[in-house]
Amino acid sequence: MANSVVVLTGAGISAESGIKTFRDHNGLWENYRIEDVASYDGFLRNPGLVQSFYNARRAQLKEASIQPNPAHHALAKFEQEWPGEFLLVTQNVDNLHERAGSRHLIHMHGELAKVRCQKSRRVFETFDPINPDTTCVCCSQTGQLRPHIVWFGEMPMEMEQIFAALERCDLFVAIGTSGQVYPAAGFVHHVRGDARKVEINAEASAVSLAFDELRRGPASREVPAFFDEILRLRKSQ
Ligand code: BV8
Repeated sequence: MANSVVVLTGAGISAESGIKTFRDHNGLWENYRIEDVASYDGFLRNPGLVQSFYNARRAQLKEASIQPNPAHHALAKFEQEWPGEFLLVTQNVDNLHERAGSRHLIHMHGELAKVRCQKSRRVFETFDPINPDTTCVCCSQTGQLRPHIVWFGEMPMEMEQIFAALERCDLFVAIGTSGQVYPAAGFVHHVRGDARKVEINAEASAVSLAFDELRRGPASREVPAFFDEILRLRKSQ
């Protein structure tokens, strides 16, 4: 029976909350070239464009219509009721997991509601827009603040802690991710051979073949069903 559980989520878990995914039809990237908005070079080339891309997404988090969905709530409930180890790693930069109550959570690609001073590397929480002429509170300079986001070519966060948890876990579940972005897409290969690997997704991903079980359907239905099943099994033991 599983004791240590690691869950990886991607944009698909937030889709039913109204947040665009990256690669589905009318996804986020459709109007932009990835390298123009999700890379440090793109930021240096056109900081205003990149800031406005993230300002628009940060502002969306404040809309009343954007709420955690049953999949986010199911993961928070599972974390509270599971007697073993649990770690939630998300590629998402929205705040829906924490708003649903998840605590043991790593945002490996950063967070929309945080900005970072490039001079001091200090991180600040904000839902306000930042622009090239926004003055930084820590160094009182303009042009120093950037989104606290991991762009392509940058090292994702907390990788040591993530790999240690992957190597220890008995159950690895990937939810709502197309398996196209590394190192996240490769996590399934860091899980022990005898661990249970489950993919919950609306459709096949680029790494589905690496999983033992595929649960197809909307996260808001499949995630509560799966984790309630795991908790029921555990209680019946
Ligand atoms: C790194 C920023 C190394 C935040 C993101 C060449 C040069 C440089 C690097 C590379 C290279 N070639 C490859 C790489 C590695 C690169 C990479 O993987 N590129 C890909 C494109 C090939 N990776 C990196 O650069 C990473 N860093 O490798 O560093 C390094 C080593 C040493 C020193 C320094 C560096 C950094 C990657 C992070 C990039 N930042 N985002 C932001 O703007 O949001 S990635 C971006 O894509 C998001 O974070 C997003 O989470 C992520 C993955 O997308 P998904 O979450 O999977 O979303 P997607 O839309 O693709 O899929 C959604 C899925 O959900 C679909 O399958 C859909 O069917 C499903 N779905 C939809 N609705 C539902 C649903 N499922 C269930 N229910 C529903 N309702």
